Amino acid sequence: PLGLRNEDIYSVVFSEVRGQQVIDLHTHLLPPSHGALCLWGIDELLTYHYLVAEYFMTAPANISPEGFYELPKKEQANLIWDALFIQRSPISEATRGVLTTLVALGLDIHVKARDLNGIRKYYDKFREGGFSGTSTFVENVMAISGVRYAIMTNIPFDSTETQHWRPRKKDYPATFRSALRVDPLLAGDKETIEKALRAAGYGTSVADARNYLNEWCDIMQPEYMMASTPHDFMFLAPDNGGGILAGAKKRGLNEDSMKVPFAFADISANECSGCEETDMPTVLNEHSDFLKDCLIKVCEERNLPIALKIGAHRQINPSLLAAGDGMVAFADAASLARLCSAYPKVRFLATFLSRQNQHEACVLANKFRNLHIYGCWWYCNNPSIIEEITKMRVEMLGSAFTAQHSDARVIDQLVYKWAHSRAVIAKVLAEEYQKAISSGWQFNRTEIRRDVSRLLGGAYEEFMGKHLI
Ligand code: REL
Ligand code: ZN
Repeated sequence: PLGLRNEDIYSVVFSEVRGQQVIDLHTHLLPPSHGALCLWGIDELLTYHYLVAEYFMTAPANISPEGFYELPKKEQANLIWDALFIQRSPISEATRGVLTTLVALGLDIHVKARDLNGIRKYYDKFREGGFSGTSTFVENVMAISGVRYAIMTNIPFDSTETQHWRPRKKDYPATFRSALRVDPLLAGDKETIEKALRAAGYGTSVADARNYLNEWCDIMQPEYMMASTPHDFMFLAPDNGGGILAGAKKRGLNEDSMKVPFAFADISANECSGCEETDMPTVLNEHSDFLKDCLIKVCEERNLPIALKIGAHRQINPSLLAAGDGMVAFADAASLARLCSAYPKVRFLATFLSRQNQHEACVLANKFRNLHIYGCWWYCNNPSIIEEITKMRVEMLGSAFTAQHSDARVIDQLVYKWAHSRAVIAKVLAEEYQKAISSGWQFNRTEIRRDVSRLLGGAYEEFMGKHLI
């Protein structure tokens, strides 16, 4: 028969998903040439901010976050290993991820023996090799996790990073690609923007900001521009002032002044009980220039997409540093709709942090050809939630989305983030194929391979190749 039998679907889909190389479309990984900014190894794995947050839920009262962060990395890692792997069982997603990674690297004997020193010795061998040891390790991980290329997050506003681009761009392997991060432009963070402009010898006008951005595009050659928007980010259509309402609850707003073509989400749902921000947002026209006359202009001229990560509330518990970021905000998805319709020639990639925004995100992707939905971000990157989101996306979007990105900060994490996601994506896909078979369709392996390839990077590349006139 032309098609696969219903009972063969599972094994075929699982083997196709396992064998398919992925494009990791958002990570925080940096290449070996970025020296200490290229994070890898057991101590980095154990001190991942997800694990630091998990550790502090039950850490002894005499260990303060400040005291913890003052310790050398190795000692921080020892504390976390003891608390989350020895005193408790590693059954959370972040702890289980460490196990999956170590076992895939061939360290199963040490994992079974709970032998942290044995694990460290394995890594020491690569460390002793210096730059080439690191490069070999990175290549191994890319191969084991089946990553064709990983897109970095490159921040021109951060001087620890810019030294690796200027005066001379450091070489990096083709398995890394660049994305230019521009959070301050969408947050109306004038202070940071002006500081960066002055430091680079520019003036502080919007035209200067545009030149600055163009210069960084020339240097980094990014795949796209990107930003994680403030938790209360709102955007008004240009004929209604075109303002960004980022961070604006502090500043007060009269709702009548915001006549917009799409309804507002109930922003009171976003209010943080610990914050004093109770008023409605303000239109920040002055700051919106950085969006409209700087970011959007550059993206239009260079045909560069903008990737948005929407809904993270930063610094909920500032003492935990990055581990204190990320309360999940139910975001104003209508702002994304307004961006897509105000700038139809600009392509937007988007992912939402809140589980509550996922359904709206699918509907929007179905309405705007300049929108591409990708990945299950951070608190949504757990098997149960990946399963529900992926199923909904397949039902609503077919194969026109990107199923996952890793958001890895430590090279080794590529191994578990992709292994865990592949297992869930395969299960969802197999079930959906079986439903289509029951409805009378027949599939062959080549077609399944084509679909899997779209979900794991092909749909992204198709979207990137799209020219909207
Ligand atoms: O890119 C972002 O804004 C976020 O992904 C990060 O801020 C976050 O810390 C990340 O590690 C979550 O996975
Ligand atoms: Zn990220």
